[in-house]
Amino acid sequence: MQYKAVIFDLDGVLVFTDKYHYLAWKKLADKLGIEFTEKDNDRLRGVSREESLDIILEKYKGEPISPEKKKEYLEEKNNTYRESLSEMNRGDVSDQVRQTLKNLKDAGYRLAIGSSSKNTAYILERCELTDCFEAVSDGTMITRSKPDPEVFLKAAELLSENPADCLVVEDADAGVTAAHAAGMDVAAIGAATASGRADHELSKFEDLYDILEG
Ligand code: B16
Ligand code: MG
Repeated sequence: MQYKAVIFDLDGVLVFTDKYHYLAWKKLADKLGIEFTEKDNDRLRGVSREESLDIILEKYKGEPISPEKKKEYLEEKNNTYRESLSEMNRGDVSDQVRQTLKNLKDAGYRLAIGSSSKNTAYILERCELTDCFEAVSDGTMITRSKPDPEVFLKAAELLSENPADCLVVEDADAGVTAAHAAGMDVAAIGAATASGRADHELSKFEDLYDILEG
């Protein structure tokens, strides 16, 4: 086996919470009179909540915003986002994703999560995915978010595996950079395939099994 473990990004790979992030940021941006499109939202993939707000505020033309106010906006955005998450359930994970995770586990791969999100545990629980993973490395455990490698190195550490034996699955450019900086190969899906920087490209999630076992 070329790899012993697979570390999955969450948002944009296993579940499509990216659309809920977009709607929650859009609500805040509209309130502040800032233009915010789905293309702008792509820049926020894999990036922490705090850094995402700073990116959105690049287009803000009003009075300077105090750190306290920023904190308030972050809380407001997260509350809107959590309302959407509370509606999620088992059906938000495709059969293809669930079956592929099972096939990989049965084939002997160790599975982990490497997500920038501080809502990871809640999302996994809502979608009944918690038991699929041996280790969860997320936004609550790190001080630097993607493109820094910290979240993936933490996942490897939790599994007690060598970074070189781990494959990362990512939808974000920042995640591809982070995985390479951690000394890991990356399989890109969705937006992350565009740069051509990944070691493997998935046109659909189940291709992952063929890449690993084919
Ligand atoms: P939260 P991932 C990332 O998740 C999202 O892609 C990114 O848009 C978000 O800002 C970040 O989590 C933080 O999320 O506000 O829930 O802590 O792609 O790394 O799974
Ligand atoms: Mg992602």
